[in-house]
Amino acid sequence: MHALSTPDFLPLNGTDYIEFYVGNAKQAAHYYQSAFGFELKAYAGPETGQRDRASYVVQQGKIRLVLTTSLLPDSDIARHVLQHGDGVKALALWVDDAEKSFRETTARGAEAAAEPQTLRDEFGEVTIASIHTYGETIHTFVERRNYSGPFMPGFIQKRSVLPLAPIGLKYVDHCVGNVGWGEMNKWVEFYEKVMGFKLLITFDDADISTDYSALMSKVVSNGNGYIKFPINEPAKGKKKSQIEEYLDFYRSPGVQHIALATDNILFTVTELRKRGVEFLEVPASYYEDLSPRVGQIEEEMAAIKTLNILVDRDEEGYLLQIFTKPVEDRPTVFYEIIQRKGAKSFGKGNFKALFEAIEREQARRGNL
Ligand code: TYF
Ligand code: FE
Repeated sequence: MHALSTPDFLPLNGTDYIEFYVGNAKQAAHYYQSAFGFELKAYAGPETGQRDRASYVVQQGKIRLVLTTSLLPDSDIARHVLQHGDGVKALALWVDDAEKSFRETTARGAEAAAEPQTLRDEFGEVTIASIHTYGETIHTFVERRNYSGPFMPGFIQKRSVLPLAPIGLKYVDHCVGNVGWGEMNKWVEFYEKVMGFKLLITFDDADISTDYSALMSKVVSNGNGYIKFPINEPAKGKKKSQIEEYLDFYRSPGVQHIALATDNILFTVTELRKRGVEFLEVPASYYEDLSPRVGQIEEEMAAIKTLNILVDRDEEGYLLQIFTKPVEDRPTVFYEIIQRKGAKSFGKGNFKALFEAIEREQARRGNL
């Protein structure tokens, strides 16, 4: 950035947490511990004076998930789960000044979801404020003034009873939103104007050939690049768009996938497979065409192939990635596991193989 560029009105330190509204938070917390290697950290519920909900906080590296369920039949949480199934409610962003983040974004047109509020306990203070984004999803700004508690005021420490077994997951690389027909540019503009993000990459039908999944995608990023949000919209193609299938089942725009970075994808995926996590499979032919396309890589090609990991190269390096099947019964939210070896892109060279794999799953569900 050159000296004359305007200062960032919304400096972001990273992803603070991702909150899911789920049907059964106790069981979801068990799944993220036993299958994904997260560590249970904190809890809030009736035992802590919170009568209407229960929340479990699990963490691995810098990745923090909050799993929240309703204890009542008619709450916002219960209605969210009824409508969408288990899904992402909040993409929370770590800031130095939550009040200012709220003021700057609402002044630029963001719709307020929760006014700034400072929470206090014996461990310190946390200020939070929220704005709406696509669908029923919100962004919560989280300001931690050297807060030393397990998560946030209101939460108590709760430890894993399962044996601890982190599997190399380190940080949230990007979070992808699916929006409605023709709404991608509206949401890209929202992130540009309201949050000061920049358009990083555009994928159009030239990249995502109509023979495969019909969708368009643009990636926006904040100033320091710590936050990257690809936004997908469905497009008309020969087959039903995977984005349309998501919108039908989630019943609104929402978070489609969360990409978690690892520093050893061979280890991470081996462990995830052992624990029963299901991945999309590409055909053996994918690996026949791979070496000419990506050149030399440090990993054993045999191991890459056995684990069904995808590889792509850009001008700056290469990346390894793999996609889980949806992690709930509706074909909605899934995970990407990604290891970057210099590459800053999103695996465009894998789109054809990936989208064909997604379409095979759509067909098995009878939704193509
Ligand atoms: O985040 C991305 O852009 C890549 C590719 O439905 C991708 O992970 C894009 C759309 C999609 C699945 C993966
Ligand atoms: Fe991705």
